[in-house]
Amino acid sequence: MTNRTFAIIKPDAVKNNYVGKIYNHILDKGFKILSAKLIKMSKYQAEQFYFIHKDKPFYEELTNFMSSGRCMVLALQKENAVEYWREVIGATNPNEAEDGTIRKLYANSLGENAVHGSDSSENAVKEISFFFTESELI
Ligand code: IDP
Ligand code: MG
Repeated sequence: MTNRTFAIIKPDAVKNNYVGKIYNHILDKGFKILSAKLIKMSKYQAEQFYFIHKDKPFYEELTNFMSSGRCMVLALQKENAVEYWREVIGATNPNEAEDGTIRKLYANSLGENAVHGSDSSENAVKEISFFFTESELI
């Protein structure tokens, strides 16, 4: 479904108590939250989720970080959800992110960058179904 995207409030942002602020940011930007849950990924889950990056030098660091603490996974809905959410979160490196973006506001570093966003509608569908059953998407 092209109007859905998948987001994660990553362990750094949960630890820093930014869940509420980021939740409000999501709602202020006009997204409908179809579902959200607080989870702690296993290392294996993180490895599967980021399998596309398995050959990157940062894969180990990334999967360790993503399984290091609680994160919030969310299924979001809005017109052009994938593109718009990428705009709202900003560049991967918070130092390069535009003012007012979530990563500019709440991220510390390239690795620990507060949030995830799907990069295509096809991946959004896969990522949503990785964490949610259809009956949870209400
Ligand atoms: P994206 O999250 O903006 O789509 P990707 O290139 O898909 O960025 O990378 C996935 C995640 O891997 C990033 O959000 C970040 O947490 C981490 N990452 C990307 N590049 C690096 C790096 O050079 N060093 C450490 N971590 C990185
Ligand atoms: Mg990506």
